[in-house]
Amino acid sequence: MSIVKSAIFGIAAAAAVSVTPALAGPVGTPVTVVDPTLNPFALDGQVQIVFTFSDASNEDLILTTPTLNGNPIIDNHTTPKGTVVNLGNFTGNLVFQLDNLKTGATYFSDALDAFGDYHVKLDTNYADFGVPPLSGAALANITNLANQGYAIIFMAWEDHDKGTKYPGVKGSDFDYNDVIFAIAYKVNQRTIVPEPLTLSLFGAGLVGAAALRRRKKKSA
Ligand SMILES: [Ca+2]
Ligand SMILES: [Ca+2]
Repeated sequence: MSIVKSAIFGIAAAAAVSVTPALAGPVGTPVTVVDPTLNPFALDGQVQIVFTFSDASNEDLILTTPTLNGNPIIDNHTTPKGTVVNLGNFTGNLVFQLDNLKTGATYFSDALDAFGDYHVKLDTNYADFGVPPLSGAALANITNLANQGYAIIFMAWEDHDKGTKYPGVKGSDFDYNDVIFAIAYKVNQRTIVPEPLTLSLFGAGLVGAAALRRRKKKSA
C-alpha cells in the first residue's frame, strides 16, 4: 500500500472511529530507538504541515532545523487545529524539534534524550495514536493535500522525559499525544540532465572516431 493510500485509509479510519477519551491515560512505554527514516530525514520536495491535535498542559513549540518558514511552526496552546504551515520546497536533511516552555526541555526528531528515550512516533494511520478523530478543518486540509498528490504521515510527540519534575508532574507518561501534526510531502520530479563531463567525453569519442575513419580512408 502506498503512503498516500494508507494515509487516506488512516484518515477514513480515524473519521469513522467514535470519540475516544485521550486525557490522563495509562503510562505508555517509552520508545528507545530513533526512527531510522528521521535520522536523517532526507527530503527533496514540497513540504507542508497540518497541526491536528494536542493533549498537554504544558505549552510546547515545534520548530524546524533549518528554519523554513519562521520558527516556531506550531504552538500547541495557540495554533488553531487544522492550521496549514507551508514549509515550501526543500532539499536536504530536516530535523523537527519540540521546546517545552514549562520545563525548558528540548527534544529532537533525530536523537534520543538524555535518558535514552525517544520523543517521536511516526505513523501513516492516525487512528494508531488513540486520540479523537481529526477535526473537520484538519481532515479537510489533509484530504486536500492528499488529493494534490502529497503523501501524508503523522508525527506525534511526547513533551516530558524521565527527569521531568515540577509540582504535580513526576517523570513522563509517554502518551505521545502532546503535539501531533501531519507532514504532507510531494517529491520533486527531476529531469535527468547529462553531466558536462559526460558530454565532453562523448564529444571526444565522436571526434576520435571521425579521425580514425579519416586515417583508415588515407591508408586504404
Ligand atoms: Ca505526555
Ligand atoms: Ca498528553
